[in-house]
Amino acid sequence: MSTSFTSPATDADATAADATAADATGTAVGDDRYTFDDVSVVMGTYDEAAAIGTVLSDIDDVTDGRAAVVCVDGSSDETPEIAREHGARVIEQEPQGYGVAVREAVLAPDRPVVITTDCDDTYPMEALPAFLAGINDGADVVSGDRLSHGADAMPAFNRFGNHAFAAAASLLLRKRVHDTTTGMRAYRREVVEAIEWTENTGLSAELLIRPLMRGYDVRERPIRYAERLGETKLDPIEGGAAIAKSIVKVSLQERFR
Ligand SMILES: Nc1nc2c(ncn2[C@@H]2O[C@H](COP(=O)(O)OP(=O)(O)OP(=O)(O)O)[C@@H](O)[C@H]2O)c(=O)[nH]1
Ligand SMILES: [Mg+2]
Repeated sequence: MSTSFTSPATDADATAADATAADATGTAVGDDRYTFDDVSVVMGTYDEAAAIGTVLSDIDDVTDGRAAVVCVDGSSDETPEIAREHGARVIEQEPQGYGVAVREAVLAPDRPVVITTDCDDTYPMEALPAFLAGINDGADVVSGDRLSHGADAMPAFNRFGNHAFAAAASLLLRKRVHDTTTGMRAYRREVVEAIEWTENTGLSAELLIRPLMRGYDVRERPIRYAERLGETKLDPIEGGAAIAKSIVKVSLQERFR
C-alpha cells in the first residue's frame, strides 16, 4: 500500500502504460502480473436491455472472453436473459438502488481484480487493458475520470453537479480529485473486502473516498464518456442530494476515524 495519489495521466501516458504492463488483450508481460483471467467485470443492471448486449460483447472482445462478468440484476425486462446468453453470472436482487446492487457486485467475485462499469454503454470498455495495467503498475484503485475530457455527452446538470462534487470532495479530503461519481473503476479485491460500505446512491463516491483516506494507492485516469443507451435510473435532484450527503458524511467519518 502507498499513500500516493496520482492525478490523471494523459492519453499518451495511458497508451505508454498499456504497452508496458499488458498487451492489448491484457496478457501479462511478467509472471507476477495479472491478466484478464484474474479479472471480474461487475455491474448493477436494471432494465438495461437496450445496452447490455453491446456492453457485454465489448467486454468479451476486449478481454478475449477471459474476464468473468457478474451482473447484479433487478430488471423486469429481458436484461438477465441477454446477460446469461453472453455467459455472465447473473445474481438476482430486488431493485433497491445503485449502491445496494453494486456493493453486492463488487463483493461477489473471487478473482483478485474487480472492475466496475455501468451497463448503459457510457463507459469505454476498450480502456479495460489500461485499468488492468494501472493495477499491475501498483495501484490499489484505478478510477475513471470522465470530467477531464469534458464529458460532453453528460447532461449539463449532471456535469455541473459532478464538478461541484469533485470540488467539495477535494476540499474535504485535502487532495485534488476530479471525478467522484464515476462508474468505471478497477480495484484490488482485497481493498473492497477490507472496508465496510454504507452508502447507496453515494456508493461510487464512497468507493473512492474511503480507500483514498486510508492511504491506498488510488489513481485517476481520464476516460471518454458516451451518451447513455436506454433510460436513466437516477433522479438528478434526489440522487444529487444523496451523493452530496454521502461525500460529506464519508469524508468526515474517514477524517476522524
Ligand atoms: N440491480 C440494480 N441496478 C441498478 C439499480 N439502479 C441503477 N442500477 C444500475 O446501475 C448503473 C448506474 O445507473 P444509471 O442509471 O446509469 O445512473 P447514472 O450513471 O448515474 O446516470 P446516467 O447518466 O443515466 O447514466 C446502471 O447499469 C443501472 O442499470 C438498482 O436499483 N438495481
Ligand atoms: Mg450510467
